[in-house]
Amino acid sequence: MSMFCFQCQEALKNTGCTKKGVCGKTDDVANLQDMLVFAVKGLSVLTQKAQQNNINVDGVAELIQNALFVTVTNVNFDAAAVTQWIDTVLKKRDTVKAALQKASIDISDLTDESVSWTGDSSLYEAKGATAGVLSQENEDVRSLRELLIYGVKGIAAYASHAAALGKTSTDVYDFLSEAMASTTQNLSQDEMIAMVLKAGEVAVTTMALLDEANTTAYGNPEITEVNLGVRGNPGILISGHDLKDLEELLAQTKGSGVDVYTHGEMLPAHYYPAFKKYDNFVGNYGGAWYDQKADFEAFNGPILMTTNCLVPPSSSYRDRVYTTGVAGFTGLAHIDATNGKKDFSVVIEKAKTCDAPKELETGKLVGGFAHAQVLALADKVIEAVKAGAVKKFVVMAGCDGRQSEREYFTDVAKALPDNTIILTAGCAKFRYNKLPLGDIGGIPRILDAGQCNDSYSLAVVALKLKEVFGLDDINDLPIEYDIAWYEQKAVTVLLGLLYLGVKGIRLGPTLPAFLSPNVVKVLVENFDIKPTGDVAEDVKAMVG
Ligand code: FSO
Ligand code: SF4
Repeated sequence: MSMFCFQCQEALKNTGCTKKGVCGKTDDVANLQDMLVFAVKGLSVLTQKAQQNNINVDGVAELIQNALFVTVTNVNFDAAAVTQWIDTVLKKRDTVKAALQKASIDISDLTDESVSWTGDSSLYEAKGATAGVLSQENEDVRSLRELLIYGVKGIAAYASHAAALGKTSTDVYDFLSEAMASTTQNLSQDEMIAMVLKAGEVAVTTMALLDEANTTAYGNPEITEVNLGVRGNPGILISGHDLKDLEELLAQTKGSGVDVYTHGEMLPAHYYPAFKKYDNFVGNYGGAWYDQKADFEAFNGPILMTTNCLVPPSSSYRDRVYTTGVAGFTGLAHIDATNGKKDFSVVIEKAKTCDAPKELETGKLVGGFAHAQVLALADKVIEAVKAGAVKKFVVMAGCDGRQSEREYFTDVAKALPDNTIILTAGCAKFRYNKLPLGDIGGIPRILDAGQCNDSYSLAVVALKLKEVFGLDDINDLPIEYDIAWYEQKAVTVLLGLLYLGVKGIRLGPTLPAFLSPNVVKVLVENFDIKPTGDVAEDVKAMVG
């Protein structure tokens, strides 16, 4: 075995990737990412000690946030970049240690190896291989610690997007180091479960923060028809989740004769009023992230990858792929910010040398049903529920993925009766968002709130409906949850839903490999979580 990773839904045989990731992550990068997480733990332990002693060390929380984001599935495949992140984290760890020592604070109780380990970069990979997931032998402790770490990785990703737009939260930042430090401590099972549930609470706070950041910067998403066809100009395809990158790209391409299209999780950017003023912001191109090989090839022009989900690029288009922010892949051009600004001129000049995109489809998609838009339609929605025209809402948020089993979600969408409405967010929608499911009295049967973080919007809508219908329990609402997961942000969203008290969630296409049988038992007993199963049976159970 040269690596071990089981953090995403595509973990080999739903057990773990041991030679190379199904995602394309090589064993050296996997071990370096484990080393990075190990280094973050050491930094977190010392940061907690510094906080307890009122010693302030600048920039720690941002660093933990971004370092964890680097290790999320399909974000960074570049060994050199991950090595640099480890260097930076270890350096910061030693700065915090020095500050504690200078203040004569006793740190002899901080015995975890992550606090004291030293070695140069030639040793990182080997250390990562022994410090990773399997270093914890008790499978329940390992399961609860990894569940927490994956939830925190997703929180870090969302916090990073909010921070890019100037919104940060001390509560969120403090939790990053608290949670990571806790994974080095000998906690009881109940204490570990409490920490996982706290991650759910912080997940909601972070998604709310990001929602505030996005809507303050770009307005409230509104009902929008998104064009699926192409024009004759050369174009740039932007993917990932970072709206700030999109804003900068649109500003820089304005008037250049180069069009901008979205791919995958960037689709919901079209719903924001602020981006509508750009005439060259043409539409969405292609399908979900895993379709990118075919889509990027056909696009003809450059692709800007701002976050996950990046797939190792084929040689036919790799000279056209650019990464930015925490995303990275060995050999691809990377664009960093200088003085807080990114210069995308190299991407724009590349586009000018390329053919226009090949048309894959035509038509339009309707979306933009984030909380403000849905609440603006609240009267209509409530009337439809009271009149029986809408019997159930089915939340089908989350992620898409490569596995054919995910056709389950398409089949569920097709099998749901005409009096149901699908509430979606995240790239899971690509399994059914082009189906002709019609509307109920003018309300479309698929309401897309936005990116995976906009699952927050679905929670806001649920809480509003609970209030309007005068219910005591969120589970008394006519809402079912049939969630698709892939990477760690979906774990974060799931923990957020559990924190809000949602019970009976169906999760698929498989339950996470990192949940031990005993941890699954805890989740079933407390939250009635169940795996997705047979389409007809699940639909019957959800809508009768
Ligand atoms: Fe999807 Fe990828 Fe948004 Fe994820 S594109 S899978 S949960 O990164 O973040 O929904
Ligand atoms: Fe395997 Fe997923 Fe880990 Fe990639 S992220 S190595 S596919 S478990």
